[in-house]
Amino acid sequence: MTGDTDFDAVVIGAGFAGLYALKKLRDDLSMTVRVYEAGDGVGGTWYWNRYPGARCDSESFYYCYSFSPELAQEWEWSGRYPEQPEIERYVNHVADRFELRRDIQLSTRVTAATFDESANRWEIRTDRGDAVTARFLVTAVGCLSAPNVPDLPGMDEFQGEIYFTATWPREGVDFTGKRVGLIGTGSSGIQATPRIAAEAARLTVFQRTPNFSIPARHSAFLPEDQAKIKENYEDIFAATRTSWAGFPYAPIKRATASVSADEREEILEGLWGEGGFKFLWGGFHDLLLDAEANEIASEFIRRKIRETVKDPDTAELLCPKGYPYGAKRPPIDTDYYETFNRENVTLVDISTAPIEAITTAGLRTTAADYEFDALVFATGFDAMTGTLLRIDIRGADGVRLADAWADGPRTLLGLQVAGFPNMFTITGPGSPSVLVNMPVAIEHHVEWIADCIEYMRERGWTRLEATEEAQDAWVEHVAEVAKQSLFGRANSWYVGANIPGKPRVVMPYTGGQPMYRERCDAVSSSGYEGFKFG
Ligand code: N01
Repeated sequence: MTGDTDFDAVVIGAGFAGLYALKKLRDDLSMTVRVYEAGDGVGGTWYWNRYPGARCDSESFYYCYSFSPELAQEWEWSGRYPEQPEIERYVNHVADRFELRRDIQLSTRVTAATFDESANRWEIRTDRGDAVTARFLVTAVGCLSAPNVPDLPGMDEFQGEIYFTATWPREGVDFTGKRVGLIGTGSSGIQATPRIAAEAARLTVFQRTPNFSIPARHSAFLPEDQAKIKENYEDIFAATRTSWAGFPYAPIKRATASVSADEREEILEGLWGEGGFKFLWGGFHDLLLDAEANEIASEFIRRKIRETVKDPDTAELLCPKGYPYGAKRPPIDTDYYETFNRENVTLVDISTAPIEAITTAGLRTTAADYEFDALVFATGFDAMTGTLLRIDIRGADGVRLADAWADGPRTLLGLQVAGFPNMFTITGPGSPSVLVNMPVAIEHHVEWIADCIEYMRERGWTRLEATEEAQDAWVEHVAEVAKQSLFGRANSWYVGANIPGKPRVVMPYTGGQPMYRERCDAVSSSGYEGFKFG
């Protein structure tokens, strides 16, 4: 690491996005790049979220980089859904293989970034006292990295241990013999529940909203599975780039209503049997467009829950009602519903009796007091905007990003913000981002950004900025497309509903990857219509 203070680009974050941005800009564009990473290791999400049961819920062979055929051939995935340590090893391998570490400063959080109009450069400050400048600021902060810590009275008074799934201790936690209270039943809580239940003396799960979870059906790869994947990587990766959500399978083109009840049942059973996201993205194409079609799939899942969970009251509590399947990001699980058949596991409904306070001995709901040795918060994130807004980002004329986004995020293509020249937001709000298999969305953005920078450099330009008009049109388009789907119909983090006071806006672009990529291509091939250069 050099003591340089002026870079062509500063990248915030060394997860999947930051690592590829560094590689692309440094190695393909010969730029000087500094990456700042808050963690003391690379990996982003896969560095922080090391709670028991944390595993990828997209399959390994397409939840990975595709930019290097050599990397794809040499890395061996152990099975369908790798656990967190395996993915962390993969990202570390990538950092070593492409000699990325020398340009990454770990344990350093970017606290402020201000655009200097006179120089067309960003001034960046960190919590370690760094003050550097860069022509381009590339945010690779992740869509789910600002933990949501509920504002409950008494958090400091609890005498036991408190853990957050989003910042799990590196050394792990031993729950043996302990009474554990777990709050939150999103993907993290649903993955952690079976593992903690298997270890702890007692586990009490506090559920505010039940989720529709699909079995992962994890299995280890045999050598012949690996060989087949490696032979087919080119086709697999090509399919991920053209599909709606970045997965290598296509939805069923027929409308749900046009298929007989018997055939529908057979199809849904088949998808349930295969497990994973295919149920969502490889099922009927109108699942997230038509409420009645959605209800058929939703009821199918409820039936599975009722068949699995032996106690009928618990089963009913676990059955989601009142919102469409997929409108909240659906979890993928291993033995989640089965875990509620264990003697040592209890489900508590906090939708009717909310948590009032954390107490010295545990927690209190409006209905009862509970005692625990450990509390686990699986309460999610201030998604998509939270991490960026926790940095003091000021654009042209000193405008704060927090003010520009006071009524919800505004971007052009989720890549740029009007008034914030030379700043690129990898998988920013207004792009498909979290609705797409993340590495696929990330690679697309990094490559688009690199092309844009190259275009500027060829012309000797030092400043680019989204125009207000183009941004307004994109924000309107994003909102319009969202209205045509069911995504706005749940209180999900997609719309900011999990964070009190956050403006309710469908943040990801819900038009799907092909339509989005077409737009991005049209913009770049038209000489970046909607952007102004200087
Ligand atoms: O967070 P979540 P997560 N009092 O927001 C509840 C990705 N991910 O960390 O639904 C009581 O989904 C909240 O209740 P409600 C994935 O994209 C991927 O689990 O708001 N409860 C909910 O039940 C995922 O979607 C993997 O009513 C409170 C839970 O806490 C995203 O990360 C694994 C509360 C939070 O669920 C986030 O998942 C894990 C409060 N004050 C996560 N505040 C992979 O495997 C919140 N809750 C790739």
